[in-house]
Amino acid sequence: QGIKKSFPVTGMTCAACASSVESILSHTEGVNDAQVNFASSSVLVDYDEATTEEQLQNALRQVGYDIIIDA
Ligand code: 9UX
Repeated sequence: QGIKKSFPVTGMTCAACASSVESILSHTEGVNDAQVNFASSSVLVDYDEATTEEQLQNALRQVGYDIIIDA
């Protein structure tokens, strides 16, 4: 089944950052697809139930980006 959810992204300052964020998330375990909308600074992620939002966040934090996880 999987989860499809959109997160606000911080740290993207140019369009190439969008490609980086997509690449990083796509290579994160359990992620099936990641599509960034640079204009709205958000990313739509399709990922397995076993993968946590924190895992997605940690992958991005390692390279200077972040996603906002609602509490
Ligand atoms: Mo653009 Mo993003 O030069 O890390 S790729 S700022």
